[in-house]
Amino acid sequence: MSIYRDTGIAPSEITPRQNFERRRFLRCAVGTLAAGLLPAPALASNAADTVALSARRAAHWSTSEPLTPLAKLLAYNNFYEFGSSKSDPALYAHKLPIRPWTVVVDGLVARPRRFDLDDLLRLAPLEERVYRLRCVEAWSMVVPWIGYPLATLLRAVEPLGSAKFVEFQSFYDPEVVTPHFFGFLEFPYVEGLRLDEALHPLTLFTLGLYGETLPRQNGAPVRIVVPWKYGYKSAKSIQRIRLVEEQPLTSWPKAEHRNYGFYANVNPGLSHPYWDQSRERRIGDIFKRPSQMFNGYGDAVASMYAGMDLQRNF
Ligand SMILES: Nc1nc2c(c(=O)[nH]1)N[C@H]1C(S)=C(S)[C@@H](COP(=O)(O)O)O[C@H]1N2
Ligand SMILES: [Mo]
Repeated sequence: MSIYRDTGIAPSEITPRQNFERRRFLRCAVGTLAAGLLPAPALASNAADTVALSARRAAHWSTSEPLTPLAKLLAYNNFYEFGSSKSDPALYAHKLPIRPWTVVVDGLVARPRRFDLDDLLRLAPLEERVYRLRCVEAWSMVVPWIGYPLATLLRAVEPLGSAKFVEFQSFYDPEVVTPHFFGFLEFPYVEGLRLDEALHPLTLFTLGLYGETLPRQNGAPVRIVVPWKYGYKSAKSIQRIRLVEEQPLTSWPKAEHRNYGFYANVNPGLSHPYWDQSRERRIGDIFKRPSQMFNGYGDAVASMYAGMDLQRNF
């Protein structure tokens, strides 16, 4: 049974149920073999909750590097609302109520609007984009995300001239996000981008990965992915997007402003007290590889930071 059953996703976007079930069976079988014939708990949050989404690959915006296997993306996550160890989100994100879901887009805009999931799925053609994403904790992955530019959503509400930043607020319900998991981060999780960063064509409003709607542990039903920045900028399970004049006080700098900046552009030249930023390990690899400035997206994004001191604005 699909929780997306009556969302009105166009039939052309849905793989026939049989094919989908077969793929799921194969994937589970492969996952089980890979785990040494033990059931893979990582699949629990995802089970029977996703629906196939078809999307044309946007070759221009995609890397051809090998993909991180889906089983790994489901089992190794940062989603602090559901725990602080990498295996917690797969075990606990099933508590996230993803239907019905609305995203309010308001603030300094001419046409504030509340979108439901159907509106969001229909707003623009879905694209598949294979992006590298690098976590500040020195691991990285390569994921076939599905979505469309965030710019499309923002233009639909007509930002006013006074809007300079975009603030993202993630899902928050104190009954679900339990104090046990709070640690030093405050919830709701808040992220933000400068308006030009939010409008950059690489910034993806993301509804799926690997040909399906987003698994809960990866931020269902909607998140953003900002591939030239450390993973914490890519907020999950977004419920509100607000256009504002002042730079928002976002969750990580609020918790530890010395170690986590607002910009969070991947920068191998800067040191971090906990993790070496000069190298990273692709999930599943044994050896580390050198990290790249702007995570390798410098040609597309460096001009947005021309003249800025990136040592100070980290
Ligand atoms: N709401 C919310 N979004 C979040 C986080 C979080 O804890 N809460 N963690 C961030 C961090 S630190 C990373 S590295 C990525 C991880 O995304 P993934 O689990 O899909 O790989 O999600 C980001 N988005
Ligand atoms: Mo991260």
